Amino acid sequence: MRFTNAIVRKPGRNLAGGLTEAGLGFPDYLTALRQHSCYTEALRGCGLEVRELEADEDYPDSTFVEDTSLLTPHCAIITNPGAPSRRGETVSMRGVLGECFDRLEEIKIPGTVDAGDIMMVGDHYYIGLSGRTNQPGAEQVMEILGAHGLSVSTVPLRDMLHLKTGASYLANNNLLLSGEFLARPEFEGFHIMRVPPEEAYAANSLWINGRVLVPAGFPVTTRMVRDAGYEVISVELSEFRKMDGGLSCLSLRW
Ligand code: CIR
Repeated sequence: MRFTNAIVRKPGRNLAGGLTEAGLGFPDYLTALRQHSCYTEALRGCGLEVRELEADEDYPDSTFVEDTSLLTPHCAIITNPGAPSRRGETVSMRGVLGECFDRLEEIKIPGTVDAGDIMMVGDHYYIGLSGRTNQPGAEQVMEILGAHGLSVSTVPLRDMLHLKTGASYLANNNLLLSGEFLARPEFEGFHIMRVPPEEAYAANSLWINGRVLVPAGFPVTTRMVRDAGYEVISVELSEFRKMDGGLSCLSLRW
């Protein structure tokens, strides 16, 4: 699989008004803008054509575009985010993705899905059942993907915000895992790369066309990914971390 495109959305001045339980203080807007621009350059450095959307000041969490849709080789699925304050983010995404995909599907109530809960491993999709993604939402994704010959399985979450908060597939059967996922039978067949608890934030890293973006400041994970043969691109994300945002949630890739 090769990614060619990505969508990002600049953080708004109201970034600090988003949802968070991190307890790391308020993000600094100008620093967040700088970090976002380095992130976007890192995606371009991996060969992606990146469409950069303007900030949406109505939705403080809208820079975390990953949660609003699931992009597959067959269709784009507009989600119905689990947090009520984020539901409206999908309206503008529908327009943007309508220009890029022939087929748009949609998750409808009572289903809720944050695509940060969906991890693609080839033709299989793992869906985390979390505080944001519910069973009816997962079933709708299953039905849509099943029609395209793609398979789905669910993983119940206990503590994590999203599945990809603690699990990142790096291709070649390599799976970065942290916390509650380390003991899950669903992931037994993978080559597991264990992220130590003090580096849990780095379990959300991003494979793109053979390179791996890893949050800056996590030397053990960075070394582990490098030792597995990947070129690592470090990206500073301190301001997004304050808002519970991981590395993958800042973009949509296809
Ligand atoms: C939220 O709580 O929805 C945002 N503050 C952070 C979303 C992070 N998204 C992700 O990890 N996929």
